[in-house]
This record gives sequence, C-alpha cells and structure tokens, in this order.
Amino acid sequence: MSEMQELTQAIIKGDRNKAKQLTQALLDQNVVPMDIVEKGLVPGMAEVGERFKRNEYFVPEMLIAARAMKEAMAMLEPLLAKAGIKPKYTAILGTVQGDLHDIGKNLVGMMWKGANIGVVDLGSNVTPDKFVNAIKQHNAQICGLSALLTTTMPAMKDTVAAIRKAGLNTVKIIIGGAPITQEFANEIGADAYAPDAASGVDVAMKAMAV
Ligand code: B1M
Repeated sequence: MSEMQELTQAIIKGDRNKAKQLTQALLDQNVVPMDIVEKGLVPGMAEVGERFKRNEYFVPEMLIAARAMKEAMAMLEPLLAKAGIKPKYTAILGTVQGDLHDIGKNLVGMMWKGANIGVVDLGSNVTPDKFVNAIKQHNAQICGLSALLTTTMPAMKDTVAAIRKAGLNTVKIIIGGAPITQEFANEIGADAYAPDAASGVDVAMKAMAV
C-alpha cells in the first residue's frame, strides 16, 4: 500500500497521529499539498460517508475521522493558502434562528470540508439577515440551513425567502435536520434536502453540477 493509500486508511480509522505523520512524510517527499488533500484525505472522508450511509459507522466514528482530517488539513492549509489555492466552492452553514441544536449541522460542515468545500460556519440561532450578509460577503455558491425543532421550521422558510428577496438566486440552498423532509424543501423553495451529513456531500455536489 502506498503512503497516500495509508493516509486514506488513517482517516477512515480516525487515527489522527498516523494521519499527521503520513501527511508530513508526503510533504517531505515534495508531494503537492493539493494532491494530499484530493488523493489522500478526501477519499478517506468519502469512504467514512459511505459507511455512515450503510449504518456501518455512526456519529462517534464520523467525529473521530473528521478530527483526523481536520488535524491533517491544519498542516496543509497554510501551504495551500501560500500557493493561492482555495476550495472549489464556498458554503455558508448555520442552524436557523431560535434553534440551538448544532451537532448535526457540525457533522454536515465536517463532511463538506472533507469534500474540499470551504465552509463558513455561522453557528446556531442565526438570523435570516446574517445568512444573507454572509452569502454576499463570501460570494458563496452553497447555503446550508439546519433545523431540529418543528417550531423553528418557519424560521427556515423565512431564511429561504430572505435569501431570494435579496436577489441571491444562484446560491443553492440545501436544508436538513430531523423534522425536515423533501416535501418541506419543495414547499419553501429550497434547492435540495439532505437527510444526513453524508448525503449532504452528494446533494451539494449534485447542486453544483446543475
Ligand atoms: Co433538543 N430537542 N431541545 N436539545 N434535542 C430534540 C431535537 C427533540 C426531538 C427531543 C425530544 O423531544 N424527543 C425535541 C424536538 C421536538 C420537535 O420539535 N419535534 C427537542 C426539544 C423540544 C428541545 C428543547 C425545546 C427542550 C426544552 O428546552 N424544553 C430545547 C430547544 C432549545 C433551542 O434550540 N432553542 C432543546 C435543547 C437541546 C440541548 C441544548 C439540550 C441539546 C442540543 C445541544 C447541541 O446541539 N449543541 C439537545 C439535544 C442534544 C437533542 C437531541 C437529544 C439530540 C439532537 C442531536 O444532536 N442528534 C434531540 C432528540 C433526538 O434526536 N434523539 C433533541 C444527533 C445529530 C447528529 O442528529 O441533529 O438530527 P441531527 O442531524 C442529522 C440529520 O438531521 C442531518 O444530518 C445529521 C446526521 O447525519 N442534518 C442535516 C442536520 N442538519 C442538517 C443540515 C443539512 C443536511 C443534513 O444541510 C444543510
């Protein structure tokens, strides 16, 4: 197995020390940092997502893998920035106004980062205005909204309306959370619904391909 494949395996296993050690070894061999991201780290998180979808991995395994990915990425980010390399897409992400649940939203952010999507995480209890301003400020292509309470579903609707009212018609709005359904997404005019964090990657990529 090559060191790149070993790095992918270290991410899948969530072995952060091995992931960092292998990232350094590849850098020492002058492997281009973006290749380490695309050929080593991203395939690891993609496999984690697949295992999650197959119910072979659960939230803890996902968190541990994401931590390994984050630590390896921290070694590469300054080098990528120095070379002027940015993620292909920028996503704004947050839990809607009135809702403090952020565990699922954080998982979506980790999976998006794992797929090399730049994520600006606004946190929880985010007002529609804050989403609108962040989309404009970061020129984002994707906006992810999370809601865990039936009582905050109207805030999701208001956020979608505010984004469209601001004329931000090209940004793809992806929504999710325990009470959210595809029907609700259709009803409020969101572009897509993702049932879980792993599908969130497929949905984002599909939305970007349209
Ligand atoms: Co709250 N809570 N909670 N809570 N809480 C629920 C959601 C609830 C179902 C519990 C229950 O009654 N059985 C219930 C909601 C009922 C309803 O509306 N139908 C509830 C309630 C009522 C409340 C309070 C009102 C309780 C009170 O104070 N009386 C209160 C509200 C506070 C507020 O938000 N204003 C409250 C508070 C809290 C805590 C702060 C204590 C804590 C949150 C801590 C935190 O997030 N930092 C909490 C927790 C932990 C839960 C439960 C136990 C777990 C939620 C969770 O994190 N799940 C939950 C009951 C349950 O689910 N068993 C409950 C794990 C997480 C990985 O799943 O977030 O669903 P989830 O994310 C999934 C998918 O939904 C999806 O991907 C993730 C996995 O892959 N997904 C997306 C999520 N966002 C997405 C976005 C996407 C795509 C996919 O695209 C952008």
